[in-house]
Amino acid sequence: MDAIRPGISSIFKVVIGKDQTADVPADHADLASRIDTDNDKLLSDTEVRTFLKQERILKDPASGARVNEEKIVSDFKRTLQGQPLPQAAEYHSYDEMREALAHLAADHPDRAQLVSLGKSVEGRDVWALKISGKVTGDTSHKPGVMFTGCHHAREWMSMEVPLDLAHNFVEKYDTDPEMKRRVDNAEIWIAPMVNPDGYEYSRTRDAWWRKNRRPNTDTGCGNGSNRVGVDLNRNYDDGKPEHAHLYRPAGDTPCKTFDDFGVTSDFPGSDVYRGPRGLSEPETRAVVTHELGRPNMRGVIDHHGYGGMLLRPWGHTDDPPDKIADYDELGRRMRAAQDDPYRYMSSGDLYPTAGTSTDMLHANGKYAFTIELGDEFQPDPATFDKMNVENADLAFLDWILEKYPAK
Ligand code: 0X9
Ligand code: ZN
Repeated sequence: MDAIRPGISSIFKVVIGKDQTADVPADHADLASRIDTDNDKLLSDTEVRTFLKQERILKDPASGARVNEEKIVSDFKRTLQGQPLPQAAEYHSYDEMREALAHLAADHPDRAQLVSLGKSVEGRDVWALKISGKVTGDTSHKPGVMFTGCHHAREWMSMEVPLDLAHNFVEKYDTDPEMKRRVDNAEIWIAPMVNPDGYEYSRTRDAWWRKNRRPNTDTGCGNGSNRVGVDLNRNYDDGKPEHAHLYRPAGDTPCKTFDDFGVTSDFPGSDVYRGPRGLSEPETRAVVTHELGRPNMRGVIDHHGYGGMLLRPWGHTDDPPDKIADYDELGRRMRAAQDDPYRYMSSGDLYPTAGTSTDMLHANGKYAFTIELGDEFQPDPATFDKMNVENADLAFLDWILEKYPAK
């Protein structure tokens, strides 16, 4: 066997401008070699873009997604040069997010309560803020609405938007009668970071990480894998036999990838790995237990990035769901509330998936949307228009309040 000569085999360069290249550090050689398809040790623009499309970091604009291709490519090239993304410092860390929620609860104990929904693989709490008038009393007579963020580690803005929404409910209560009405009449739950381990890994180690941080030593297939992570938005299930097809549609063979369903995989190294079994992950179990455990829970919006889309069920089929007229009305109202309206469409029309949160919720009678916000995973928080998304969230809540007035 040839000895590996340090520094020699790992010298890659990336094209960063006209006639300009930059070194790729040796610890990124594995990544660089996956991109360098012509094996010339120079990562051309075409090679980088092709790789980003394969990895679904660059989404396909033909699907209807908004894509800020230039910004995403230039951010990824920073990664290839071993540099952090400059905007990372502008995002809340896990600890800062918890602090922000804790402050809201401490400053307004009459209307906000910090609750842990459960623990992540690495032992972090999945925090939620419960917001309601007289929050410490029994609020189960009010319709429940849940807003989640950051199922996917790299979708940083999907955490900031629900966090900002929490601020707005709690802090505008005294000055904005509309916000007071919403908080008094609804039981609002906001969980900005469903995937805290993945988020911290993405924020500090690999900005493009998507899954949680489960070591896949148990694949449920009699073997182990040294690959890490389960895609939390492929791991949802409710344990009801009549809904088993939502986690694994008919015709998809467990432990085999040859007939994987849509954008969902049984390969532990895949970015869309569904896990060894439905609800194998503590993060999804925590969320489901909460969402399905409260009979008054009427609607849920999951925030994701990116694409500028309001996605309704189903995700596992392009057949329309029951209550399609209600979804169409919700989509119309959510768009009408936005200054820059997103595209309202079916999840399954975008691409089919199994094991998603919104399919599991819809099958259990909850109205469920996925909002794909913005045109990149990690926009600059200073310029991102959070209210454009929050206005859609508020329109959703208002419709739920009309349909299920507090008893
Ligand atoms: O793939 C996902 O989980 C969501 N997109 S993301 O880029 N944020 O990962 C979309 C889920 C919507 N459902 C389907 N397209 N079926
Ligand atoms: Zn996502």
